[in-house]
Amino acid sequence: MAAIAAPRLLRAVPIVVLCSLLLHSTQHVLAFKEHEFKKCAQTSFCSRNRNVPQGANFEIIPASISLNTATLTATLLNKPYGKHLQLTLTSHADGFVRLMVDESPSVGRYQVPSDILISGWENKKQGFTENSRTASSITLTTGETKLELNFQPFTLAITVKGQPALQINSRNLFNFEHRRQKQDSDPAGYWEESWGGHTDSKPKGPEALSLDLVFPGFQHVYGIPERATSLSLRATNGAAPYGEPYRLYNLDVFEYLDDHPFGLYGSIPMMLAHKKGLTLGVLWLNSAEMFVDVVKERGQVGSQWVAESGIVDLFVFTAGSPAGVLAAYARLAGPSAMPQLFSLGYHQCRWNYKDEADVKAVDAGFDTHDIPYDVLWLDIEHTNGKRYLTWDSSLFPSPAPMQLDLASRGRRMVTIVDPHVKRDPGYYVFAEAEAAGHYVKNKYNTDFDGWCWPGSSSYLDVTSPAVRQWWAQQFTLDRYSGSTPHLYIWNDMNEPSVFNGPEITMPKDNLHAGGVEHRDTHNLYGVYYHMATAEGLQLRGQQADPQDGDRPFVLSRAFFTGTQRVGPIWTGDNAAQWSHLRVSVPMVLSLGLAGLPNVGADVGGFFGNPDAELLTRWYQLGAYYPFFRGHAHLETQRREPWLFGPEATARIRAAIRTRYSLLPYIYTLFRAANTSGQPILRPLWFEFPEHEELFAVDEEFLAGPAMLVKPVVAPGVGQVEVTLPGGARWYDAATGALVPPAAKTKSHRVQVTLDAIPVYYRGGHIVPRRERPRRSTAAQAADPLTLVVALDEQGGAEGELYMDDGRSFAFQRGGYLHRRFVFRSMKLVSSAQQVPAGGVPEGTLTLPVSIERVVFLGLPPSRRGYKAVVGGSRQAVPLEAGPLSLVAAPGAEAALVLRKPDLPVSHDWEVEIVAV
Ligand code: NBV
Repeated sequence: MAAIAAPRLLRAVPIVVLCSLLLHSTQHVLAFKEHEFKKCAQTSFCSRNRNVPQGANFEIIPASISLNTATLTATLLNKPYGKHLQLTLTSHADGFVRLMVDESPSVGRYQVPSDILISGWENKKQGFTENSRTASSITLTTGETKLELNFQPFTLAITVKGQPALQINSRNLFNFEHRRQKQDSDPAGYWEESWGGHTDSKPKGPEALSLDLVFPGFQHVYGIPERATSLSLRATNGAAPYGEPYRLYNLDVFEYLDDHPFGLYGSIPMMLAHKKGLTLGVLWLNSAEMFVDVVKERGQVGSQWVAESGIVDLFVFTAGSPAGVLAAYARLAGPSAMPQLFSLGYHQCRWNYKDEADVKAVDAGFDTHDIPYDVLWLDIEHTNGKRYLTWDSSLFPSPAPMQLDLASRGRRMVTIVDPHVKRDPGYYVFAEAEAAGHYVKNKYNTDFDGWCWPGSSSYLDVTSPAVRQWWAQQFTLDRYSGSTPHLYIWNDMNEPSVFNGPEITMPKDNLHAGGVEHRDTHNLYGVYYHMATAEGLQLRGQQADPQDGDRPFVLSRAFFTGTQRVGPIWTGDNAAQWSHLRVSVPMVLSLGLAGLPNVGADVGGFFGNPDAELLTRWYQLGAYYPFFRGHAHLETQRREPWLFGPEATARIRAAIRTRYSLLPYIYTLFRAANTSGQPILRPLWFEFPEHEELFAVDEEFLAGPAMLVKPVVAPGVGQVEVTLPGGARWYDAATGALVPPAAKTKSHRVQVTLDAIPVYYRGGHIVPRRERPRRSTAAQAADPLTLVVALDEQGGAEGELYMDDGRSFAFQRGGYLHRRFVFRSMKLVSSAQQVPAGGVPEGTLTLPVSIERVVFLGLPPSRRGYKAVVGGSRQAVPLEAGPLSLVAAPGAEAALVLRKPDLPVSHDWEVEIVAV
């Protein structure tokens, strides 16, 4: 059976043949074209360095060492070449140390620009104490971190809180290829490299780097997204395809597989290592192509990182705990942007909603079927010939009224804007950018011309701040014709995807501002394009409301460190297959561990056609993705939630309503991501870091600290095995029933129907919800809340609620409220959440929202029941049995409910629970 046509096929195959190919594409077979992408052995820099011990050649010159408070500098000698490198080790108060190795600055090797990180962190240093110095080593401490730098050969061993944490170059795999003059004896691949009909001119010659990082005593490492593979990274010296290192090179990978080390659309060179008692993070800030080998031997993990160019700029996060490592990462790279509330609702997308009538019908379909949603998306066919920021006027003659109509029901629209610009002098975007010299250049220093959807295309050089500023201006209401304040943006293809380029991307010898080669900066293209677009929406918002503005919403496909500050990403072109549903979980979790929490996968699967069961299961899982969007390929059958019969519609409706009911909790989690970098979805070990048996679990996860979700990832399943971490209490979120507590982690066989997936509340936590079914987040704005109080073994629970206007930047000036709820000694108390050091204190925002129900799970049995005494009032209200939730199907209810206490969210209050 034919696979859906690849982009290149689209150009080469006559239309009639193409149509018949597409007609037969319903039984979709994935065709990842592995041969179109390079492997390590086909890549000169990787094969030169992979597993080639060279590190013994590198020695510290003892007399060169200089220690100045928080900075140690030394000269590193590459003996066979007699070349000197500068090594700098710094210690930072924010929970990390930094190791840099570079040639003399006059060589001008590429360094990732400082705006990929946030500003100010460099000034917060924490001094080193010198513990000892001999002819062969120096030992330093900073806080609870100890560093031992050995001179011959160069190695660095780091200990955190008394535990061995990291060894650099203990396997002698370190290497640094200094810049050199071309020599006749240079092997092939040094100064030119050909592959797949493309020749890379490599004007700077070989300049690769290899880092050797061993995590002593650790058996699990995580992160380095993006790829479709397990959460705990497998060794790469195994059987195919895991005989290949993990690759970090942003690429448009057509029809990617669900279990493969191959790198996809985005890269974050951040790895977490975790063992009992210690979590460590490492970030190699380098935007060139990178390969990472993971080797598991002698009961520990070793890794080798090889980058094509740039410098060694390694950050080691030493806070010790998973939450501490991500908080420190956020203090360096910035926390996750606070999203608009609407963007946490459900998004309906398809390539393509055909015309205005189609938009109207789909929008009405949601209301007819009583399914909430917030955003309707338009893919590339809405444009005039793939000229982004324009409309196909025959299909979309009145784009602004169309958006206003959606907005009248509280909904938004998103249009796609890709980075390739059609080379058409009559297209204003192209003409202006060309005249201003805003495009990426080819190796001959003329505008690069690549092939993409519109045909011949130019690519904005978004590595230049001036170009980004120009691009941002294109999104103001007067520039983007047919746009309204209710329109937001989707950036696709920003790896960048170039259909006729090497590996479907840009040639590495292309040139950016300042003569920087694309090779050095490739993995930054996506984040800079995303950033510039988001700045555009921010500018538009400031024009409308100079004081508070409008938070941008821009979805991106490509990403790097820093993307978390800009907006969400999604996992690209997955497929309507159970295995893709399954792998979306470790993919989303890995991204969260790499500091990028706002992510989701296409619900339903992009390629192919899901049946009702797969689609239903995907909505049930997707309701917990931080970013929740249904999307489908152009040639798939229509799959709006009501097209699969009344039973499937009811189940999908229930799943989406579950999402909306959890938005107060999810929004509060986003605030934790925004202040301290915490992930929204978390692997079980993140919350139970001492439970070794959980370190490799990646089919289930925690949504925040308080809810455990077990997706159903296979068809026809009547029961599933749910792993519940030991030592905690778990309550079935559908019935409120307490799972018999166990001191040790246990696998429970749980019956499932098609109606829902197993979800549990964790004892000790309070979850705020909004239960009234509505058509969108806007319609929920004044709705009262329910608090679910799930008790731990000691009969206590705690939780938070963060609220603000859901849209503007007023929260940065204190326009928010953040409550802390504590239930202890049978008293539920609401007080203001403490503001973290350096945070903006809560202002006086009062919201006319109250708490209409408090649901208690796990109150000890009381023969005559309980009553509640609210605040100063003397009146006692009896607690009633259930229902636990107003949206879920009623079942055997094990909850005791305080109805209508009418507690204002903006104020302090207390409620006492008394046995009758
Ligand atoms: O713009 C069309 C698609 C889009 O629907 C999808 O979500 C992107 O990941 N786009 C890729 C280009 C074509 C894919 C075959």
